[in-house]
Amino acid sequence: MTTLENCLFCKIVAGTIPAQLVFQDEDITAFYDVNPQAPVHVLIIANTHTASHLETDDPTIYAQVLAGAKKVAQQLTLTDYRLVINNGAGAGQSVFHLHVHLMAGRPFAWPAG
Ligand code: DGP
Repeated sequence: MTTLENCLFCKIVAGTIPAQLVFQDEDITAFYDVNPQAPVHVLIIANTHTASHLETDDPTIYAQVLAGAKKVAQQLTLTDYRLVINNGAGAGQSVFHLHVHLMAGRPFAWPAG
């Protein structure tokens, strides 16, 4: 597992910064977002550090976070939810450890705006 000492989400994986976990296994960690944008807002990350969607070439990471999002939905018995990946500061990425947002519990407009 690759970790970065100054990465907030690597610290959550390591347990040195507290988070409300939904689940964790050897590959991924899922935890509630501290600034929720929906009644249910969970972040799913690979335990291995990778900065962003664009900077990742490992298809295993993609599979892990998307399968992890499905696991969260099933664990929380959600059937309607939105998955979001922000890539780059201009698109709203503020933490540079690739993560999938899973949001649910309210209507979502499309186009998102
Ligand atoms: P993004 O903007 O796409 O990089 O999403 C980062 C999310 O991370 C944002 O919605 C807020 C959340 N976040 C930031 N710091 C913490 C933290 O210390 N704990 C938790 N649980 N979430 C955090």
